[in-house]
Amino acid sequence: MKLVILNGPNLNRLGKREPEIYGSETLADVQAKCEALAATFDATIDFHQSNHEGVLIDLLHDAADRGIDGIIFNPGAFTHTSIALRDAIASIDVPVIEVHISNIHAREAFRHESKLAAECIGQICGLGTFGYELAMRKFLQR
Ligand code: CA2
Repeated sequence: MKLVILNGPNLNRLGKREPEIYGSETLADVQAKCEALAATFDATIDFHQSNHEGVLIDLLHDAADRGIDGIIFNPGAFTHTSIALRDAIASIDVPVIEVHISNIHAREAFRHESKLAAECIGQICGLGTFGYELAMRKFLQR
C-alpha cells in the first residue's frame, strides 16, 4: 500500500501561529505520526507540502502515474477557490480523501464551501491532525 499525503499553502506554518484553531503540532510532527502509523502496516507514505497550486496539481498527476493507492489531501485555502485542483482530482483514478484540521463549516462563510469535496471519496474536518490518521486508516483497511 502506497499513500501520498499532500498539504497546501501555509501548512508549513502549522504550530507556529493560531494554536487555538490548528493546535500546537508542527507539520513535521504530523509527518512523523503518519510515518509511524504507516510503519505499523505494510505501507509507505510520501509526505509533501507546497504553497503553489501548480506544484500540487503536478503531485496529484505524479501520484496517479506512479500507481499510488490513495491520496490524503489538505488543500489549505485552495479548498475554497481552486477549480484547477478539482479538475486535477477528477483527472486521476486514485481515490482522494480531503482532510482539514479545523472544522471549516464552523468558521467564516467563505470556508464552508469546498470546490474539491465532490471529487473526493470523503472529507474529514474538525478533528485536528487526527484526521490524517483516520484518512490513512480508511485506505489501509481497504
Ligand atoms: O483546517 C484546515 O486544515 C485548513 O485547510 C487550513 C487552511 C485554511 O485556509 C482552510 O480553510 C482550512 C490554513 C492553512 C494553515 O494556515 C495557518 C495559519 C496560521 C498558522 C498556521 C497555519
